[in-house]
Parts: sequence; structure tokens; C-alpha cells
Amino acid sequence: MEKKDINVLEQMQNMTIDLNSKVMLEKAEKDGVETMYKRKLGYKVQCGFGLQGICCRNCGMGPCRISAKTPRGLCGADEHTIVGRNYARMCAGGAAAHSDHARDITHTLALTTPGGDYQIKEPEKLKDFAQFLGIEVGDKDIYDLAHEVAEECLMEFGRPFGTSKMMKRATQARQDLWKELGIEVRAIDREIATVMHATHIGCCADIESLVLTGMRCSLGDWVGSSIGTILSDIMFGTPKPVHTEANLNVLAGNNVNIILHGHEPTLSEMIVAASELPEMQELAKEVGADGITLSGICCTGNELTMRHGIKIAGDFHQQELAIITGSVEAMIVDVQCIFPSLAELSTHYHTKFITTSPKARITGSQYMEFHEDTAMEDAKTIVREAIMNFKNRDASKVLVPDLKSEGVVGFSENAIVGKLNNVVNTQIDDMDTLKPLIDVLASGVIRGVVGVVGCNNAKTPSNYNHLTLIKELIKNDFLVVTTGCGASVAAKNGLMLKENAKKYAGKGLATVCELVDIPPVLHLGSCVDNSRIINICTLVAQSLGMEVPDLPVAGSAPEWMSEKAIAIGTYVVANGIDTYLGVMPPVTGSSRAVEILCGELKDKVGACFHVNEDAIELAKMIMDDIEAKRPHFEELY
Ligand code: XCC
Ligand code: SF4
Repeated sequence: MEKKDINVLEQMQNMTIDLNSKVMLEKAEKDGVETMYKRKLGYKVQCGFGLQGICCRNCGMGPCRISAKTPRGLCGADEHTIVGRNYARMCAGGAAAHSDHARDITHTLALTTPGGDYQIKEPEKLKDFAQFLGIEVGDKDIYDLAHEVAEECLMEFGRPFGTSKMMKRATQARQDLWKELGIEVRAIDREIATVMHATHIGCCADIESLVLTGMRCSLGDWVGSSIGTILSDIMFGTPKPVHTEANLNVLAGNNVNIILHGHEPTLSEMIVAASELPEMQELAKEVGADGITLSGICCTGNELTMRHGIKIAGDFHQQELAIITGSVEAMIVDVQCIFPSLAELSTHYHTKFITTSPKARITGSQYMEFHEDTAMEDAKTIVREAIMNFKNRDASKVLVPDLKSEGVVGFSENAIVGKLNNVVNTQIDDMDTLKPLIDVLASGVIRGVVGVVGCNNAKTPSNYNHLTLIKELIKNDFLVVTTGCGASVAAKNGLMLKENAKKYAGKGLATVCELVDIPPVLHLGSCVDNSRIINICTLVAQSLGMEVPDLPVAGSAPEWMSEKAIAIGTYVVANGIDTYLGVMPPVTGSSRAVEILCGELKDKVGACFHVNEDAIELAKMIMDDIEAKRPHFEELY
């Protein structure tokens, strides 16, 4: 290699701390293929207006960009208005994605039939939820009940009058506060439409109002996410602790490799079922493979590992690298977080890049539309396509890196509380079940609980912020709960093994891990499953007669990148939980936006955003703030 090439490789390798990823980047260079890491090198300087959020193109007179010479857009919008509009639109983008995911799950619930492709796995959870929604349960047939619940959930998207029933999942104090602030969710779709309307030219030009409108919409994201989580549990089972493996080495061996990437379990659950069929296993043998390995990337990976122990191939930043191993027969995707680059990239290997959703068609992919009403047939066709591609695997192009970690995942709310009570999953209808959790928190053996969640962002070396933050927290006796790509990072680094608690966790946390048989970092699922974190916090606050902001808890998205992450962060703050970001959102162009988001919200909703791009300092901020809450918490307790 020439010196110049070495520099390029080294620069790319410095953009990740994952050792497997570094190996794959070297292979990418040898194979002459491009990845995000290479493209990032071409983006030395990113647009300063965009970074600060002060570019508006919401009408045809623009784009207008705020500078010393042009302090206002053509319509007169100032930097606060423009930043506020852009921020609210990010909330709407995120809410649209999460809640549309939930809508698909809800439609699937409406298709459930006894013995059908989709069934009810958790009748008790269904009945509880039906009751919560005000549906009479009686001795109704469970499938009739499911269909009624589906219809009622669809009302949450488009309820014409009144407010969302899901608001009642919050404490009474939260509900009152939201009402007072005028940010109760009416219906999910309506909140998204309201943001799009309010940010249209000639509408809202008040930063405080824009932030609150974005927050209301983000609470809609929470409603959608909660529906997504609950209905997924009802149809596919509430996760319970299960063993898994994580990182690209799960692709090693002579099996047909099928990677599932994206978000919605409706597709991936069917692919799992199809690939387990004897006919598919036999077909795999016929084409010369030993079997079939399913693995996941992004939140689909998280959903599958939580419910089936299916291996995690990698996180958001490893989707291209997985294909570059040359060992993937098919990458099957549905929606969200899918790099369009996979289409061109897969032409360099034998991999079939299969898109399945009309919402995420990608030029150059093989499109095999998936329909919930013909789910199993569709899944079988797709799996067969993957298996038949095994014969095209080119041994000379295969390089699977060496590393993988083991872990235990599957910590739904019911599983966490169950573990603390020494039983497998428990219903949390009895507040006594929460006592062990509250006791370890109140005694100070565990100092606090921090949700470290979200994406990978090319603005930081992949995984660095996540890993650094998580390690700092558990070392100091803070229990970490995690979802999304943050969870994949923890799993890849052995932090989801109880056996490693002694090595990484402080004495208090390590003792708890040993006693109740949990790892120091708990995998709660995909990004819609952040609703589980809010659920536990609410239950704990209710059982203690406290408010959520009184609890020694925090949220963090140290490498956030998606609009969904902004919506999540905003609903976490709205729920009264301080949220710490490791990457600055595009709001710094407005001093008012920063003052509100990182300060004044605290007076309004009891929590706000905090940003620090240094992971060690971010950890310190979180721990100091939680420690500052402890005396009050202990007093109330
Ligand atoms: Fe996407 Fe959900 Fe972010 Fe990962 S964490 S990069 S949103 S897959 Ni949700
Ligand atoms: Fe410019 Fe105003 Fe149009 Fe935005 S809405 S592009 S600031 S004129």
C-alpha cells in the first residue's frame, strides 16, 4: 500500500473503537468498496448553518440562512424561530417513524387469528391493557378482544375529540402538569400534523411555543412507542432473560447467514418462524450449508435477541461492514436506519439486499414486498431466496473477524422486577413486587439508574461515547439500562454478562448483580422499548408517592443521530427525567433555544437537556446530578 492509502485507512479506523470494525475497514480498502467511514473523510467541513440549525427552507423564498449580515430570513424569521421550527420538525419526524411502526403492529394485532400466522402469546397482558383502555373484558373470546384493542389503539392515532387514553400511563401529577402546559397528546397523527402546520411559513414564530409544540408531538412519540412495545409483547411474548452473542463473528461458519435489519418485529418474527421450518433446514443442507444462522442489526436485532436470543451481528455503524465479510447470503430490511449504500455495496459481494416495505424502497435492492396477511408465505419465499444464494458465496471474498461476546438479554419490566423477586417474569400489578428494586436504590447500594440508549453517530468514534459512559457509570454503582444501538455496544463488550460484573462494576452494584443474578447493564430492547424505562420509573414513583423528577434516574443518548432520538429525548424530559446528550443537536444558533432546552424546561417539567461532547465529563455530570437528588429522595422515602 502507498503511504497515502495507509493514512486513509488509519483515519477510518480511528473513527471506531470496535476492533472487528477496524479489521473490516481494512478489507473494505482491499476490496475497493466504500463505507460511511470513507465518505465521512470527504465531509471534512460540514455546513455551519446546518450544524447550528439556522438554515430555513420551509418556503420557496428560501433557503434563508442567519448570519451577522442577514439576521433575519426574508419573512423576518429570526434565529430563534428558525431553530425552533427545525427542532420541532425533528420531533415530528421521529414521532412519525416510531408511531407508524406502532400502527403497523396495531394492524397486525387486528389480523391475529387462532392458529394463524400471528397469534396472541400473552392473553393476560392483553386483558390488562384492554382494561386500561376502558374496554370491557368479561369472558370475551381472546381474539375478539384483541381486535377490539387494535381498534381502540388506532383511535390513539386519530381520535377526533378529547385526549389520548395513554396519557393515563403517567403519574397523576404529570398528567396535570401536561394539561396545565397545554401539551397533552390529543392523537398521535394530530400532533405530527400540528407541528408541520405550526412550522409552515407564516405560522409559529415563538421559540417557547415551538419547543412545547415539539414536546407535545414527542409525547405522541411516547404514546406510539408504548403501543408498539405493549402490542409486540402481546403477540410475540414478553421478553425474559436469554443468552445471546454479539458482534460480527456471529457470522462465522458454514451456515446460511441471514441478517435482519430495521425495526418492526412483524417481519422478523415471521422470518424466524420460517427459517425454523424443517423444509428450510433441509434446503440449507441440500445447498451445502450446515444450517441457518439468523442475526440482527439495529433495533430488529434487539427485538429478536430479547425474545429469542437471536445473535446480534452489529450496530448501526456495522451494517455495511457485515456485508463486507462476504459471508452474508441475504440482508433483509424493513424500515428505518437502513443505509441506501447497501444497494451498491452488495453488488461487490454475493449478498442479496432485500427490501420489503413500500415505505423504504431502495433503488438497486431486490424488492420483495411483505404483507402481514400473507406473512408466512412471504417469509418463506424470502428465506428460500437467501438459502439458494448460499451457492454463490465466494470463499476467496470471505473474511469474518474474530471477536464476539456473550451476554444475557431480555430484561423487560416484568423480567427486571421478576429477577429482583427471584421469579421469572412477574406481573407488576402488585406494588410490593417493586420493593426490592426500590430498596436497593433507597439504601444507596445502587446510586441510581441511568438509561444509556440510542444510535451511533459519525461525529464521534463509533461506540466510544457509549462504552466510556457505561463503564464509568457501572464502576460507580449506577445500574445501566439500555436499548437500541447502545444495547448492542454493551453486548459486544461483555457488559451484559453477570460474570463480568466484578470486573467492571463497583462493589455495591456487583453485589446486587451476584445476588439477583443480573448483569450490570440490562438490555431492555429496541428504541420503542424506551417506553419500558418510562413505565418502570412511573411505577416506582407511584408506589413511593413521589414525582418522577424526585427519582435518582437519568437518560442519556451519548451518540444520538436520528430524529427518533430527538423525539425520545424530548419525551423523556417531558416525563421529568433529565437527559444527557453526547452530541450537540443543531440548536446552538439560537441562544434562546439553548436556554430553554438546557435550562428553563427544568422549571416547567422538572427536567431538561444537558450536553457534553466529552464522555467522561458527561458521566460525571450525570453522576453528580443524581447524587444531588439523592438526599431529597432518601428523605421522601
Ligand atoms: Fe437506528 Fe433503532 Fe438509532 Fe440504532 S438506536 S441507529 S435510531 S436502530 Ni434506535
Ligand atoms: Fe426564509 Fe421565512 Fe421562507 Fe424560512 S419561511 S425560507 S425564513 S422566508
